[in-house]
Amino acid sequence: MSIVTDIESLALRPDSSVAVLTGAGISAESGIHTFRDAGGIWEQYDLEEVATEPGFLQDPVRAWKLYSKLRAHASACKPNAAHTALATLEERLEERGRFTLITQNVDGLHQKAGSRNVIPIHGSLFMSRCSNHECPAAGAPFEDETDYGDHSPECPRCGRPLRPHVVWFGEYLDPALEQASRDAVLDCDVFIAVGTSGVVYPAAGYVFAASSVGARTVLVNLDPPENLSRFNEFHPGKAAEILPTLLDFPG
Ligand code: BV8
Repeated sequence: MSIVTDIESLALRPDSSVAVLTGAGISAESGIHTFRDAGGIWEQYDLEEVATEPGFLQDPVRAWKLYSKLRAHASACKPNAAHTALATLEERLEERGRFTLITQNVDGLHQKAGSRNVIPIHGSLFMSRCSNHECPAAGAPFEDETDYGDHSPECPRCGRPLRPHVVWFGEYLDPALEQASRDAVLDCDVFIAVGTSGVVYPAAGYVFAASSVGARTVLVNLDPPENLSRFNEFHPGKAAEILPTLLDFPG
């Protein structure tokens, strides 16, 4: 693994097949908290209480206080140069290349930046669904931008609590999204991870899959993550400062 401190283009070809994985770090420069950095969300909240189904069901208002706050804050945030650089790369690869953006983020900033082939593997802050697995509305997530403040909304069909349509710890990812992510990673010749601590699976394992098919594995991250050794090259620093040059096409 090489540490690359000069910011220069990866010299991607127009027919490259690129799979990108992003985490909370790519949204940091848009003003969105990360999870595990100093002052991060998991320093302020007990993950078991607000990001697991049992924790939610024990006290839905407690979890909704966090998710309503995250929803309201994220809706006012704007994409930064890193999000935009990925949307531009996708356009440039459109003719002859392939591009897939797998994101762990639920803030919607990639979509706001114009990225189209986005796989939101951990769901979306701006969707809700019924928490009752027996209720038909549990399988019908809907757009929801409401800030519920200090209360927990109820399902109009069964009266049980609505929940954010995000993937909590101990919950399976949507099988179709997981499969699409794996397909993209196993089909790429360049895998780029941006702004993720490499702690949460299955996303943290995608670099192994990319390496297994001989892809060039590139990491752009402020700090060295847990799975650093799995990457061919590590570009330390801020995504918004590095990506625009890194993803630029030469000539
Ligand atoms: C699953 C909710 C199968 C949505 C999140 C025991 C029991 C049950 C499960 C497990 C278990 N042991 C392990 C597991 C699997 C578990 C897991 O991986 N746990 C970890 C903690 C060990 N995974 C799961 O449960 C997943 N499901 O495996 O299903 C299963 C089912 C049952 C039983 C077993 C297996 C579900 C995972 C999804 C969890 N949901 N959040 C939300 O509110 O967002 S996870 C949370 O972490 C977010 O989704 C977030 O996206 C994700 C990853 O975090 P990062 O994005 O990497 O953010 P982080 O703050 O950590 O790092 C930021 C990085 O950016 C840093 O490195 C920093 O240096 C860098 N950075 C900062 N600023 C910048 C920057 N980089 C560049 N530029 C900058 N400016």
